[in-house]
Amino acid sequence: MKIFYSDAHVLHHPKAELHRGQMIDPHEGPHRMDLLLPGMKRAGFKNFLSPPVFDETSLQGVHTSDYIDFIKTAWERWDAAGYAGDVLPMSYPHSKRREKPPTDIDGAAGYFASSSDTVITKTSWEALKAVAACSLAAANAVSDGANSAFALIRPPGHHAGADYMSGYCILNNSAIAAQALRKNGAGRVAILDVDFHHGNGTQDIFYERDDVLFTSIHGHPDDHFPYFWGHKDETGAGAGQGFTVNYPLPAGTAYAPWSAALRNALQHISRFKADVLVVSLGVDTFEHDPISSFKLKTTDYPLYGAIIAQLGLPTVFIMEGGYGVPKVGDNVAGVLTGFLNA
Ligand code: SP5
Ligand code: ZN
Repeated sequence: MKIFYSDAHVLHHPKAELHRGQMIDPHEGPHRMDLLLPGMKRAGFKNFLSPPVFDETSLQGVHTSDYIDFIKTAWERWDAAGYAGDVLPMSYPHSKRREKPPTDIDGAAGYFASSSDTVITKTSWEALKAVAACSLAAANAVSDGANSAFALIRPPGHHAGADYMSGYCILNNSAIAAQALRKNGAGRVAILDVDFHHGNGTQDIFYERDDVLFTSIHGHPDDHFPYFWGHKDETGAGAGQGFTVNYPLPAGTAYAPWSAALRNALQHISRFKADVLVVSLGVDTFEHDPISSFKLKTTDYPLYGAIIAQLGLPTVFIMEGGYGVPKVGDNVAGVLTGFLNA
């Protein structure tokens, strides 16, 4: 399996996160790679390939140009306005979002965001380009005939929509990979999002499309972030009606009911006759994840990697969430090993 990785992820280094009423050290930061890399190495993975320079045209069809311009310039505008720290908006548009963002950077930042756990730092754009380049390289490797590839990256991407950042995510890496696969010639791309949280950004980006099937297994929005997406009745719109499938599950869900949802999602993917699969690989389903509430055990990850392999599809794995504990790396490696050994 080709694995793409770039050290430049360290250039996105949030200082704090608003969590349960307090500013705390962020759950998502460069330290997560110190959880991921050792686990990958323990499992015997060792060739981590650097991606080619990022091709920005791969953002077309995924993010709007206004949003990209905002990300590129946000920190300088924030700094020029005399604000401190990272770009962290104070005010959000709710139902009053207009066609253009406010001119003030604080207003613009809220316009392009949907939650306060996500910030832009001075060097975030440099990191985001390298991270998206890993996703793109993984997709291109599979288009070129590899059976599977993995983007070993952070920050994650699946909460970022076409024109908003959210949930530690700024560029949507899984959507970038799916769009690249389409552009490279795949007729139908399926996305399987196994991160604990609903992949609202990916869902939104493809909501009205019938060429990309989005499936997600996640903590119920009644009690889990992103709160306003991920219900069963969100099934797509327009041409995309029926091409979004959600499995919201209750807190405390263990492997048996979780894997039943997985098998159901895989049936949808088979019936869709996908040419290729993108897995949004979050391992915050782990029993000891600090911000989640599912009960998967380390021994469950290879099991579901093997089940995914039964689809027999070329597969691009994109790293998403998974926090706090060293087992994060073993769990990711477990999914990949289970897939490869199936
Ligand atoms: C990619 C990814 O996993 N993003 C997750 C973003 C979550 N940010 C908000 C975290 C809120 C945690 N709340 C914990 C209490 C649950 N009842
Ligand atoms: Zn997550």
